[in-house]
Amino acid sequence: MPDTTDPRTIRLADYQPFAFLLPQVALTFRLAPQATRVLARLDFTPNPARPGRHDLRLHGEALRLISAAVDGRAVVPALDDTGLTIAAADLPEGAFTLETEVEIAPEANTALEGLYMSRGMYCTQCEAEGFRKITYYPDRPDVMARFRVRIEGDLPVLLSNGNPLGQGPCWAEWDDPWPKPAYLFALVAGDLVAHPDRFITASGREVALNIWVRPGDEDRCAWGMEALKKSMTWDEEVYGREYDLDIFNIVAVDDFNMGAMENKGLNIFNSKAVLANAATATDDDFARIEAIIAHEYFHNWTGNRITCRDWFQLCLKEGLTVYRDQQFSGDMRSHAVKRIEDVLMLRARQFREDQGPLAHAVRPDSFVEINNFYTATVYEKGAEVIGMLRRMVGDDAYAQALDLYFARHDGQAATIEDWLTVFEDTTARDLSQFKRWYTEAGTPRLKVYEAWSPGPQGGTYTLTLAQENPPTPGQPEKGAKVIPVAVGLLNPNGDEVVPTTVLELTKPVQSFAFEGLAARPIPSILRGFSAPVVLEREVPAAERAFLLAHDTDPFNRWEAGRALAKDVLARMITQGAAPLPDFLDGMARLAFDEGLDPAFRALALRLPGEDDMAATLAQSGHVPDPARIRSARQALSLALAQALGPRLAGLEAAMRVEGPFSAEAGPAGRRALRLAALALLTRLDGGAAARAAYAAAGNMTESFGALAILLEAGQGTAQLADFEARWKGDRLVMDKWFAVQAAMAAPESLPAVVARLTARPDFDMKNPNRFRAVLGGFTGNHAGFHHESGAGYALLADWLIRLDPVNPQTAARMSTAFETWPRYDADRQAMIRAALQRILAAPGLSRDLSEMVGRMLAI
Ligand code: B3K
Ligand code: ZN
Repeated sequence: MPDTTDPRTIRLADYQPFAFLLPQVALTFRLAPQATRVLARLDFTPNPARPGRHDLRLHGEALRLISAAVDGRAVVPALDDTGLTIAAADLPEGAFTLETEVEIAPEANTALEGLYMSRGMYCTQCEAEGFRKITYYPDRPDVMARFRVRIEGDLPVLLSNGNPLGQGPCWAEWDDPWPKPAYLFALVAGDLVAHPDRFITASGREVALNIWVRPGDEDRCAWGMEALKKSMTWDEEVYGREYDLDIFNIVAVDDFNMGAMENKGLNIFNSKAVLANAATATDDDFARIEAIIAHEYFHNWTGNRITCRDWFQLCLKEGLTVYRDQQFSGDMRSHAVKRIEDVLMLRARQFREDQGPLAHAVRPDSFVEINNFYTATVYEKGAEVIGMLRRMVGDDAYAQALDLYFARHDGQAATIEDWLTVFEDTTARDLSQFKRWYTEAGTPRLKVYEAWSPGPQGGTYTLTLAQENPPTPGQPEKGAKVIPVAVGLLNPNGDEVVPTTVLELTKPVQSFAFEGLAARPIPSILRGFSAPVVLEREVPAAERAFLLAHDTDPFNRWEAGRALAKDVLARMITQGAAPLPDFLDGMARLAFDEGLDPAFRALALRLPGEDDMAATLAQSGHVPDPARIRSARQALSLALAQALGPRLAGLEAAMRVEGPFSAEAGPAGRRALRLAALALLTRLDGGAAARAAYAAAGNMTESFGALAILLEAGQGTAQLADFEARWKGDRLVMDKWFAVQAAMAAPESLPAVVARLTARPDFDMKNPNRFRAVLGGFTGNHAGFHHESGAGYALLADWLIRLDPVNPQTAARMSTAFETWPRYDADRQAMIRAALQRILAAPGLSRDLSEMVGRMLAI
């Protein structure tokens, strides 16, 4: 919850429609690095939703106004730091046309918002409020206009949204027939080459597809193009949604604040999120690229055709589009593995956010800087909420509701109320209680009590579920939520006696009885992670081991192993206990179970991370000690390696993939299991197998995987040098090289490693990928960042203060490394608070970073 006393706070409750409609926009760009001219012609009509006469207020930032005219007559608008105003008295009563000319300097734009330059190429990023840095405009998502764009510039490729109208030497014109908000505007101009293809839609229309890259990157486009075509087919088959323009362009850009952007017909991608081939990208990169391409493509319907009324509704497009990309990845790969990966990420990022000072609702009701709300809560919890809705109404009703949503709201800027009404109209259910998932922050806790009463007709097993909704900043009290809890029951020999059933918890405490059971069952609760809650239930190790061996729900089978690992680790950390044989045996059985998907086995073998353990300990009332967490985790890895022992080398060899590289899920899963085995083996063989794997690696997954394993074991100096020599000219691959060193450095030497990396000539803080590689690797190194000296905290504060004037968005995002401060001991808390205070005192701090730091300090 943002600081509502900040005078810059924007509130949902204050929403009002814009006073004018804007059916048509014409823009002309005269490109020049230091002085681009933007000519805008805006055709306004009064908005019947706002009767009366109104001043015309347009957003505008860092623009130099050259001229303005209303219906051809020069006007002198009132200018201030955030826009311009033309008084109602100076405007005609009905429709009118405003023409403006402004000058901007894309080359000086290091914030990478608005129109900027990335290594000689012009590109834009307008979401959320970047368009106001391009021209004076009602820069809000509920103002939807048709755009016609002319670009003039001495560059071979000139792109904008929509369909091409014409082009000649040094100019091009584009027309987008679909009304859109300004945040979906895009322009690209540069020396680019296309990787072309085509797609025939279900109704037989041909669409030209292109991935535009810098010369030299042509051999990294094929995977992204395949992912695009798969996404287009999937959206037709699963959601009945066809593409709606003659052309779909994707452009790869090196300097970009996030993954990618869904601009209408012209998606702009961070090159890291689209470029891949076997030599340069890992399997994880391939999977991520497939998912991001799908995500941005799916936005064409969920985001572009139906957009958000205001930025508070961001989850309307983001939660739904994440949900859709997760479904897609599950269909392309494995639903079980995808669900586990999604939950790992949800817990690592969203639970962490929801349980700290930055907790906010999926639909927040106030903000200072909207860019600070592109969060795991809005995206990932937003997707979980849709998954719950679907679980509750069933697949058929979900499909009908989505059809109704598209039919009813196409071409509109909609709200969460509109979204829920569609489900209410489809199912006749009242979703007012369910809506709390959108309006209340925090992760519910679920306690489970069991009772068993034997009887002549079979026994009755009763599950009592109790929910607690902990307070979050600004929301001390909360009502009970609707929580769908998927449960299955197993009998003691491992057979399923009650298949998965969804219990709907709506009260603070509720009981559910299962009758006619021959024996007391073993429950498998929250199957498939049916709701984003923390399950609080003391489970004996033997029961967890039983579920690890027998649960028919793959997610809960993995979860049993995970919970067991956390129990074991927690006892090792807090009591100095030894690793449990039950855990080691269970893991050994799973690792070598050839009936199981290798990708699933690889995930099961991965021990909980250090930050995850810190969160787990804090939840159970312990103060986490980063150094102890680290050494316990190392000790458990070693014990696991010893338990798997002599069979590890065989597993490592059996999982090698021969033949031509394929990034599909099958071979990728084998490589993942091979690397998991290699990591354990490295604890036993002094690194011999990992060195051999590095030397023989035939792709980036293997070479980078082996390198990371060696570095984690405190070795790998020669391989690091070899890797650098081979890839020093390649920015994306070198990002991995930077990141892995910061991530794997020994805690005491981490500040020195970061100092060495950031002093290199190829470290450029203006490039977000490089900055995040080093600083993200560093803050992800739990024991290093939280070293008792406090050096990690001071170092991050230094870098955020330095980055903020250059790129406030990325600085604000990286500041979330501090959000877990309340978990730690008093000394660490004081050191982190001092670092945050120091940031807050920096002169000229951005709105972005000051809001984040203010919220972290507010509790
Ligand atoms: N909609 C963009 C994110 C924009 C972030 C602005 N700070 C990418 C996406 O979610 O698909
Ligand atoms: Zn998105």
